[in-house]
Formats: sequence, C-alpha cells, structure tokens
Amino acid sequence: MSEWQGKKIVMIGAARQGLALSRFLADKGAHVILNDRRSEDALVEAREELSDLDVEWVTGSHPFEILDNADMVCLSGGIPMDLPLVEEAIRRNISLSNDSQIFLEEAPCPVIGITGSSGKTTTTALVGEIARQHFKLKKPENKVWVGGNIGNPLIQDVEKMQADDLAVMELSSFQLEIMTKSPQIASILNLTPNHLDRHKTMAKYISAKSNILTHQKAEDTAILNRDDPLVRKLYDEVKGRRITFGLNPPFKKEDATYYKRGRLYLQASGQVAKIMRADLIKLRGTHNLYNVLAAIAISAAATFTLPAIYDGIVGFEGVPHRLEFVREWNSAEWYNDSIATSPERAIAALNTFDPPIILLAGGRDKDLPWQKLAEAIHQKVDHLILFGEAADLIQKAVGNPESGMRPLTIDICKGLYEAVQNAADRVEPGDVVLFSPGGTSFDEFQDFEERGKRFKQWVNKLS
Ligand code: UMA
Repeated sequence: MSEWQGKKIVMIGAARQGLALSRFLADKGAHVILNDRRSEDALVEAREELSDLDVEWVTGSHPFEILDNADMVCLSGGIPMDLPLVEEAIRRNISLSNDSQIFLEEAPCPVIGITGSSGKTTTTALVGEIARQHFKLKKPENKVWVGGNIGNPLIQDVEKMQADDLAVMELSSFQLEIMTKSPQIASILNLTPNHLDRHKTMAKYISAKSNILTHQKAEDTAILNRDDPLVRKLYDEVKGRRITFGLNPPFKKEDATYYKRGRLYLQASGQVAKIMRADLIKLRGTHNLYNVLAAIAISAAATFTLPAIYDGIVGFEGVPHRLEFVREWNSAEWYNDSIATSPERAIAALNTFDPPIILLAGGRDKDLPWQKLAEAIHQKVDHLILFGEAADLIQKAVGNPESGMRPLTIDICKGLYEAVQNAADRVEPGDVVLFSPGGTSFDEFQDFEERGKRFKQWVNKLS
C-alpha cells in the first residue's frame, strides 16, 4: 500500500506544480483538496485536466477549514509563506511540502539539482543536453529527464523513471525554502538580490537557496561559483565533494573548472583536461561562460565523458526567451529576453551587446533596486522604452535625458505592444533592439513565456 493512501493533502495553487502533484498524490490514493484563489470559471481548463481523478476543488479563496484533519499542505512556487492559510497551517503544525521535495523523495534515479539567481534555466538545459550526449553512447536504453522550475514539474514523470536514468532539475528559492532533502549533485550558480518582495531579506533568500546543500550526504557533490563572494560563504555547508567553477584561477589542487587564454579547462583529482575553445560556445556573454563552466563541473561530478561534454556544449543554442534572436528588421537585430525578470538579469543582457542599443524595459517591480540597471543604461542604451507598472520607477532611477548623454531618449508606453511599435519607430540600421524587461510579466501577462511569445509575434509582424 502506498504511504499516501488515505492521507488528506491540501494542495495550494492549481497551475503546473499543483496539477502535477495532485495527479501524483491522487493516483497514490491520497484525498487531495486542490485550493486556488481563482474562481471556478477561471479554472475550467485545470479542472478538465484532472477530470479523471477524484480531487476535491476549493476555489475562489483560501478558507482555513480545509486544513481540518490535513496530514500535509503542499505549496506551489507562487504561494508565499505569509499567505494566511500557510501561516495557519504552520500554527497547526501541519507539515509543508511541494512537488520538488516529493519528487526527490520518490525519484528512483540520481538527481542533479541546479539553482542560482540567474542562469539556472540555461545551465539546466545545457547539462540536460550534455547528459543526453553521454547517455546516447554509454546508456542508450536509459533516459535523461530535464524539468523543475524550468517549466515541467518532474513529479509528473517520476513513475516512468528507471533506476539508471538521470534527472536534471532546476530549483527555485520558492521551492527550496521549505525543502528538507537535497539532490546528490547540487549546484549554486550565483547569488544576487532576487525575489526580495517574497523573501524580504537577502539573508532569508540565501538561506532558502542554501537548502540545496544543507541535506546532502558525505557521498554527494556540490558545485559552487568560486568568484561569487556570497556563494563562497556557503563552502562550510558542503558535506561531501566540492567542485568549484569560475573565471579566476582555482587553488592548485582544488577540483575546478576554469578559463585561461580563450580555453576552458577541468582540473579534477590532480589532472587537468582541456575541454574546448571558448569561441565554440554559441551562447553570448560572460554570464554564459559561467553557465558553461558550471555545466562542465556538474558533468565532471556526474562522470560524463569529455566528448559528451564537448558535443553537448558545441551543439547547444540556448533556451527560448533567453537572449533569443527573433529576427533582423530594418537592418537591426531584435532579441527576446523575456526571462529577465530582475534588474540584474537585464544588466547581464545589456553586457552582452555593444551600443547602439534600444532597450525595452518594464513590467512589474519585485521591490528590487533599479539603480545599477540605470547606470548600465547610461553607459549603453541610446533609446530607452519603458512599459508597464515599473515604468515610472525605472524612469526615476535613470533620470531625464541630458544632451549628449545616454540615454538620448526615454519613451513611456502603456504596454508591451505599444513599446514594440515605439521601438519600430526609433530603430535605425545597425541597432540592437533588446527586450530585457527587468520586471516580472504579471502586470500584463500570465508569465514570462506568454510575454516572450507575444513580443516575438509582434516583432515578426513588423513590415
Ligand atoms: N495562487 C493562489 N493564491 C496565491 C497565489 C497564487 O491560489 O496567493 C494560485 C494562482 O491562482 C495560480 C497558481 O497559484 O493558479 C500559480 O502557482 P505558480 O505561480 O506556482 O504556477 P505554476 O504554473 O505551478 O508555476 C510554478 C513555478 N512558478 C513559480 O515559482 C512562481 C514556475 O516557475 C515553474 O516553471 C513551474 O511551477 C513548473 O515547475 C516560474 C517562475 O517564475 C517560471 N519561477 C521563479 C523564477 O524562475 O524566478 C521562481
């Protein structure tokens, strides 16, 4: 009999994670109460998706009564810990969990977990690609599963997984916040202020992220960014093997990946292997060099072959909505970086291009400082086009245009569609038009993916 049989589980949030976990738990015989603040009408599709299951729906609010006799409360990533229902569950000592925690408990195969303030989706996808290259030759009968915060909860596939498969999972701070299990191979790519509207302080954000290491065992491996001072502070949390990555040279004997005179190297167990020339990497920018160095270190921990690492990286063209080339229009290159939901990410995007740049920025503010992005804008952006809720905040941080200084112009638009039309009016041959908002999409769209798709649609329609 499954350990879930007859258990009463309250699942909060009926989107990707909530639907996937509810299906898993209901299939195992649990009594699932699926609760969402959205109205019944707004959840028609979601209800259809689970119509074959005996799930109890509670919609439109988060009433405390659903906690009566509950054995566990599971949270979707979008559910904040200070939601009164969650606070009440904690007050009643009901244990909290989520799809990632339950996936780690149930996974029959090894799991690589990747987190960080930025680059986690690219690195997760890249490691998945390298792993597939490795499996193609070494274990053709087994499968690599890539998922998590990247978009598809892995719990939906756990029943199909075999002991010799491999799961590569992107983990967010929202998921890690309550987790009490860590993956066998765990990486923290970097730590910069992010999601402070939700975590409130940087210390709490770092504490959530560090859970990816906290529950590792002596036989596990941690892959950490040695150039990031906040990540370095977590070295003491490492229970097993440590492999570092970074652009700065590593200590002599340390297991590490590094960059030297245009080439990437892996140093492990006292031996140095040349992996590849950096100019073979298709991804742009220093931040992507870090992602690749991290992926090589993770691959070393997972004992992927060197040819698999090389082929995986050389063939990797990036992930949609991350510095994604859309088209050339009016002799200018247009890029979609809708994933940039923090000012830090927009700065990283700006750093990958040379002026003249037209930047489309805005969306919803996450209580993050805009000052550093404003400085980057002064250095690189000729025309700044702002849209959405954060437009005024960004404008305030940047100030008014001054003659002969960047940005030459600032336009404020109501929404993204207007911003694209505005960019089409401003653009000149040789420009880079970069849509890297710095804010989240929730003021106008369902998520960053919908926002990116609409951006591409509107850009592709320009004539
Ligand atoms: N809801 C409530 N009450 C609330 C808030 C939300 O009922 O107070 C409901 C909403 O009505 C909605 C559901 O909760 O129905 C939304 O839950 P969700 O936002 O967790 O949506 P999912 O589709 O389950 O998406 C989650 C991740 N979302 C978040 O962590 C916010 C997705 O990451 C992830 O791809 C997906 O699961 C699959 O694992 C997105 C994200 O923005 C991309 N992540 C952040 C990031 O990358 O920075 C952490």
